[in-house]
Amino acid sequence: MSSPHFSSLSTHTVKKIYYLPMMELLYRAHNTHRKHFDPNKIQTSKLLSIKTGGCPENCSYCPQSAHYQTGVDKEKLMNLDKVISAAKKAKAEGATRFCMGAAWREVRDGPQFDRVLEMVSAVHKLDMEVCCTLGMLSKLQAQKLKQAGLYAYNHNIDCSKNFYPNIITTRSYKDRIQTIHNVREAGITVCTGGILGMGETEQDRIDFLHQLAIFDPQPESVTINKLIPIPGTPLATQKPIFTMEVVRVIGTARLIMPKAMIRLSAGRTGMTESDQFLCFFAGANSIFIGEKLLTSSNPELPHDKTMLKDLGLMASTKKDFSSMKTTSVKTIDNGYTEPV
Ligand code: SAM
Ligand code: DTB
Ligand code: SF4
Repeated sequence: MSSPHFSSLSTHTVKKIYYLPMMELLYRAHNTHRKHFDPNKIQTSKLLSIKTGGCPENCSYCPQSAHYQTGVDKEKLMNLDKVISAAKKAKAEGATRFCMGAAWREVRDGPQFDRVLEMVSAVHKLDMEVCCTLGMLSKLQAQKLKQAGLYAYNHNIDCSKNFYPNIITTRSYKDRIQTIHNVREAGITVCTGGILGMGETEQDRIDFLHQLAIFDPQPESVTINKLIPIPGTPLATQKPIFTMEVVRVIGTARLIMPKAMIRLSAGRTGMTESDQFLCFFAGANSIFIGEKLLTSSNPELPHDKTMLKDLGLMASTKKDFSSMKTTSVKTIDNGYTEPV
């Protein structure tokens, strides 16, 4: 089994992995997963919308876009105290990562960004992994966030480059990738991914996975969202996809990005315990906990606790990650050069 450098990964190879018979894909993905992670541990993270609604972007899936009437009330940037209380509560509930989201197109320098820097620094002091998702970011802004203690930045490519213009027209795919580079250069870990079920083809999913895998170094964290169809948005009536489609994407992601945390993010409401089990078996190892994501609903905490208990899964502690933090992925060791 050879271990080619990941940047040599071709879309053709991703396609071969993606279309493996499901038994084979899951067997290989789970084996790879076990090589890099404790399969019985799941990171529980918490989201908080620190600035809600009224976003100038036209992302077709988003309840917070000002272009659509979705019933989400616009709220100003939250106070620091409220954020600290929410982070403390999340920590008490077992979350080891706290992600603050703002419905901004991009970060603007000024008092609001200064307040975000204070939030980052305060959550960092609580000894949690601090993550932000604030829209586009310059190199200098990324450096300031890093200095404040930011651990990760979430900025999704959302889908394949080809499919992207069907979903968003107010900013380009290139813009998204540039921000991801700025984050990486500042020494912040990268969290990026996308949404399944927006009407994309399977080739789009393959191209999306390929784009994620050829980032050099690869993202430390990959978010896989299942579309939550929001009334009022252009994707409101999109037909839901099957869980096995999500599982196929996760299994492929695990094989081509063996060391990345794979976050099963939006869309768990409505997934059964068995559905989610298959996602975890294929390589997903993080969920967002609490009844709310940013603005949409998520399974209730007691429900998730029961699920984790039923599956014998433990919420990972901060200590579990200390050995993984500095790992940058240089090779793909899943044997994808085997005849398939
Ligand atoms: N404004 C920032 C940005 O776009 O990067 C941060 C917030 S945005 C809500 C974060 C991500 O949430 C999006 O990139 C998208 O992938 C995901 N998301 C938003 N609405 C969703 C929906 N209805 N269903 C699934 N995922 C969604
Ligand atoms: C991501 O990929 N999914 C999370 C996180 N990154 C910020 C957000 C999901 C948002 C779902 C819609 C909402 O709650 O508004
Ligand atoms: Fe929603 Fe972020 Fe798009 Fe704004 S930029 S519409 S908050 S996904």
